[in-house]
Amino acid sequence: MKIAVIGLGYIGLPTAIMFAKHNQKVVGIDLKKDTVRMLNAGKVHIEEPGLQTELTKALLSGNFKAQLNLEKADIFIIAVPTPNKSDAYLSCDLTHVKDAVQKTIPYLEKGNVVILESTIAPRTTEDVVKPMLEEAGFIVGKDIFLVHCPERVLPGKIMHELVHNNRIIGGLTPACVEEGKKVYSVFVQGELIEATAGVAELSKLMENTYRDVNIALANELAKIGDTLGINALEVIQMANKHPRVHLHYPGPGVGGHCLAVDPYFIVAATPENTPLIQQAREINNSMPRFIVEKVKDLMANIDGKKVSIFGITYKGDVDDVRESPAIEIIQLLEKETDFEVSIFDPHVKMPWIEPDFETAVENADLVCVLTDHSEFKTVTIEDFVDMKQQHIFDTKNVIPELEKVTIYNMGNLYEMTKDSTKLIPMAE
Ligand code: SAJ
Repeated sequence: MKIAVIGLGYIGLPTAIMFAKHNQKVVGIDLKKDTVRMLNAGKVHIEEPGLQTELTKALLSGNFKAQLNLEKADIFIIAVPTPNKSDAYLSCDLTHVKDAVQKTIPYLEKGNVVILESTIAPRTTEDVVKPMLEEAGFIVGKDIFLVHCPERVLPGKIMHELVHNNRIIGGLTPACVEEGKKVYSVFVQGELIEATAGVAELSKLMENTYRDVNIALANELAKIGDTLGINALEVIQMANKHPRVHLHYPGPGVGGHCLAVDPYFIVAATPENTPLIQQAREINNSMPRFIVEKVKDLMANIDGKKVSIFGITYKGDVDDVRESPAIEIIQLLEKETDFEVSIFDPHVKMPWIEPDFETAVENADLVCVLTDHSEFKTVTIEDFVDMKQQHIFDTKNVIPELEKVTIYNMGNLYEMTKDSTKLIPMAE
């Protein structure tokens, strides 16, 4: 099988390399010259465990090459970004998908399979892509097999999950499903779940929406605990001992290119039916502001001047800052306060990021942890001796207990505000 993968990003590249690893001839297409050059020179442009090793092997085997332009293939896999538009409901921007389909059409021959891996708004495969292929003279389900196979891998574990997760194969016709299954059976060891394209599209979106709504509930609980003076993290631990309860965890907000994006695709498709999803988005979007207010409260109490931010990626052990709540928190702190703000993230290299732990914490009154990187889980008291005052606000609950360091987290937020009169005992 010859496979063309269009879009060599967080999903397209690992997918392309995985097919190459399993003895398929793969050509990876990307618009960015630098990306193509780097990949052909044997260097991955994203951080993902195991990917570098497999790229090297794929190049050596001759099964993979990257290039700017498409060529003929048996299978075309589209894995391009689908950002939000900036309209009222932040609907799904299909520009890149349509562009990729348009560029594919001149290379299509009867019997080819076109797979959309990009996350798309419900009904896109049937209402947008199918008509494009039909207009080019193909009968979908007979000449060309069109499938939506959403990716469901977790950044940081992509190489493992690509192989072991179940995979939804959403075809426009039963023949499309069959062809889709043949493609993924090359390496997928999980179940290949047969579905219609519409079910595949909406189930992918609902998986991330489910998580977003549950995180919103956890964030709401953190705010409830703050006002009532009850430890929300202990509540979660307790409640999760119930066999049918699985509360998620509060944090500085929800980032990444999935949970903070996908729910809007459903909202935009049917705003009147989605008050809960919309509210969840609002709650999660309110968290950076909430964290900044807490930092201001604490800094006022301790007469602090310098805050050190730990972690700016949207989650732990990745280098991805897309939609990261940390970015908004830093911007708010810089705009609204006079604090000196230093920033440290062992996974991100930027000129404004401190080179090491020691420089970042030097003279700081508060360390504010916004990402659960593994490096933060093993810190010791020695790491914080150069702080002016030893206070840590750990929004991800990763820092171990440290002698002589005061740690605040999403459980004991009420301790950050000195004004304890805020906690009014309930009347009888
Ligand atoms: N977060 C919390 N509290 C939690 C869990 C997560 O605040 O209890 C935050 C994280 O810090 C992060 C955000 O949510 O900012 C999203 O992180 P995540 O690990 O939940 O999700 P992603 O975006 O890295 O990956 C998700 C996954 N979806 C699900 O688990 C349902 C992944 O399987 C998908 O492939 C991916 O979205 C995607 O591409 O859709």
